[in-house]
Amino acid sequence: MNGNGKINEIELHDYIHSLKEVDAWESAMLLYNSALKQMQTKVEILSDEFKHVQKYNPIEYVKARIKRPESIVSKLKRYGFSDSIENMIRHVNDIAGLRIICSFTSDIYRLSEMIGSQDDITVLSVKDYIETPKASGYRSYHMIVSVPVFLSDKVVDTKVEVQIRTIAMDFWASLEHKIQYKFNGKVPDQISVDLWECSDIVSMLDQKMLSLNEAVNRAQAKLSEEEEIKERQERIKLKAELKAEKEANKE
Ligand code: 0O2
Repeated sequence: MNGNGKINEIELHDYIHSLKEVDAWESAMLLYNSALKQMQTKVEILSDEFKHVQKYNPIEYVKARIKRPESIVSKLKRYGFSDSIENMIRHVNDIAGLRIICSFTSDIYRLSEMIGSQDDITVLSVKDYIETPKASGYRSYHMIVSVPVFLSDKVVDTKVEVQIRTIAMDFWASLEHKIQYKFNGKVPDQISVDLWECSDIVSMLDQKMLSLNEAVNRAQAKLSEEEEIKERQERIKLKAELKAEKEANKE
């Protein structure tokens, strides 16, 4: 706390800088874990609300992970930085990662807006690999956000990477990831070409499923409108019959 009794709001690298090296790793991991839990809870709340209020849940499932130390080190190496904790905090944005799998592409944009518009979340960057897929054919929507983690005497803004994609995009990405691993990153040309084709098929499938879902919604709306008209007509008919019966009884 500062002299005014107000809690300091600081960024993770400033906080870690003030710690001894031995404490720094564990403190950083505690913060990333806390930030990840918060984001997970936020998405769970959105999912529960969707189920409860809208009777439709765009979130199929959510996966959360903390990046393994060896992956952090290899990313730093790839970026040309030495493997210090400071470099990790500054340059590796996906140490805490949340992956949200949605039903349809339109759900991805709706969800990203809902997440981005929450008051305590700051969107630091967005990469729309749906609009512009990666050279590999990878499609997904990425957001780097920061959330405040409340410690006993300070608030530390901590980064989380949120990946949002459809089931089909996730299927492609997990297969491609396995292929990359099998060939140690040197995938034969023909397999890369085939993966590109599959990525296009995934995009077409997502578009087709979205149109199908829209057609189902329209048909359902039409059906319930027709049922409502039919019910109204039956009520009018019954009322008229009752009136006629009443008048006949009078005579
Ligand atoms: P892991 O094991 O998932 O943690 P840069 O590429 O330098 O712009 P960065 O951080 O790689 O920066 O960001 P980007 O492009 O947003 O990618 C981050 C993550 O997205 C990756 O994390 C993967 O999870 C996923 N990703 C990106 N490109 C591909 C791809 O071509 N195929 C698959 N299957 N996944 C991809 P990591 O650290 O690579 O791996």
